[in-house]
Amino acid sequence: GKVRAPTHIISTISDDRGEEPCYAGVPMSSIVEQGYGVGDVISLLWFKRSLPRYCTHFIEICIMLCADHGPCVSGAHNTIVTARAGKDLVSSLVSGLLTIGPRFGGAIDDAARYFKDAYDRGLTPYEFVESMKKKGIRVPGIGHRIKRGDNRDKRVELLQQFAHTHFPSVKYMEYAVQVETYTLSKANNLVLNVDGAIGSLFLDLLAGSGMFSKQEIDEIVGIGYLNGLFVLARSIGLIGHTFDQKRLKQPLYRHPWEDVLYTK
Ligand code: Q5B
Repeated sequence: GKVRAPTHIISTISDDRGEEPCYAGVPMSSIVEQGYGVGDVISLLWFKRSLPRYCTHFIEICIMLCADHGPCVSGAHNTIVTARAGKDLVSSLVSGLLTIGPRFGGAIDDAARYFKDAYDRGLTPYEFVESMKKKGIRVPGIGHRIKRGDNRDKRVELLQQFAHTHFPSVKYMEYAVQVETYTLSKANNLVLNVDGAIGSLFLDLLAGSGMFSKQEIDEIVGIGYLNGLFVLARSIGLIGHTFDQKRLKQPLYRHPWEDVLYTK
């Protein structure tokens, strides 16, 4: 019989060899005719399956809520400075994206990992937070530069409201809220932030939708899919900031001397 030559690449998410491209086996015409949205496309290309509408709607809400958070955050600042240095769209975009990490926007995966581990092991919020403190690790998904106990992040509230209405279970999110209650008793800036809300709620989506096995959930959390939501979302805003600076014909940025402490 036929012997297949060994290939250098294995790919399982998309295929453009037929009459029309397919995402996880679903042809482009079905995607358009059935009115799929970007949440469905993410489900097919990231999770390799169609997810129920409430899940794809949740993904779309995450993307919309994280698309931008003003010009002062790390990512937008870098993008603005780069665009003003005369660089092109891709350079300006990636310069902003490169700031996404454990402090800014890229704490979703770690929030999911730590909240899952603590909840599954039955740790009380006190035991969890204090064990993190002993290890010298900040609780991912907790804390914000401008949000406070008396000035909550509206995005977190909106995500929680959606999940309360549509998710079969919100046990991880409720645990994250208990952690927040404890951290807020320590300092007023230690709120559940947007990374923590998405991390804990995505655990609820994965565990409650019935669409993923325990092994698949562990793999998703282990590989770290969820920061992809922030990266994808914030790209929309960073592209907008690039166009904004170009449209405004902003000159090269130079930071003022007065705002630097020169010291030995
Ligand atoms: N402390 C976010 O810190 C921030 C603690 C903590 C225990 C914590 C910090 C943090 C974990 C990472 C995380 C996502 C760096 C944030 C985002 C997207 C964004 C951004 C935007 C957007 C803020 C003061 C005291 C110190 C610290 C203690 C702080 N956080 N202890 N666990 N998690 N969080 N990131 O204000 O005793 O004085 O030494 O790393 O989840 O990025 O809008 O801006 O959409 O763009 O700089 O929303 O919380 O506070 O460093 O002065 O700390 O609190 O140990 O204690 P700050 P610091 P002490 S959402």
